[in-house]
Amino acid sequence: MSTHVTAAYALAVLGFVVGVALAARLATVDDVDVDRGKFAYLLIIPGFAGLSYVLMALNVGVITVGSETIVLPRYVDWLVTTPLLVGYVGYVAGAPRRWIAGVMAADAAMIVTGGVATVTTGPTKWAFFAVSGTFHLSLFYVLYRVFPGYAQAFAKRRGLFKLLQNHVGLLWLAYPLVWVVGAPGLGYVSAAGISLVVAYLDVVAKVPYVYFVWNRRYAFDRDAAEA
Ligand code: RET
Repeated sequence: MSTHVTAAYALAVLGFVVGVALAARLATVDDVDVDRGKFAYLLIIPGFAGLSYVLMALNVGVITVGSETIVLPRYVDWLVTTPLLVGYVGYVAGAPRRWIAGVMAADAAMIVTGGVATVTTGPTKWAFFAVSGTFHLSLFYVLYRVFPGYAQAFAKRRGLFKLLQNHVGLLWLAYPLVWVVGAPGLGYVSAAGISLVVAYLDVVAKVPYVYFVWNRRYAFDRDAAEA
């Protein structure tokens, strides 16, 4: 692995440390009357990513399947943390448990089938890409068609909801695009180049997300639960 990539991964680890510190502060801050456990979940997001980036910086877990390569810590990180990122948007919207569980399951299915697309070749690869992409589209449906209906009832949370909805909705579009131009897809961009872009995307997907919740934590004040 090139030293540039190692350096970028180390920088990403620093970014996630900031995210963990912010999430830890959020879980212990007492200037807002909330169910603190709901904030504590956010610690897992930068925490798990930080650990996977440590492994990636050490070049641990790069698996070759036939002619294809997959960075396992990245996919395990995505499998654990992306359902949390998208599920939490539903929690902010005040959506019922079954929709939150459903969107988290669809997200996990997107990552698993995307992982299969990464390690297979030929038509199988593109079939799994299409399946993963369909799960990705189902996330948009829930984010933009289902959750807003619930968010209406929580006046103070609506601002945070919209912010997280668009952060997830827009930024995540970059992932399948990067996959297509990179080594797992058409191979137009070098593996090192893709690694840099994905490290950047991962930090931006997670650390500002925690910051947004931190910044708008008053939205969760108990009396905010009223319309
Ligand atoms: C893959 C390839 C197959 C098609 C699709 C993909 C989508 C991946 C996404 C990943 C999001 C990751 C995040 C990480 C944060 O650290 C698996 C690349 C649709 C949306 C937000």
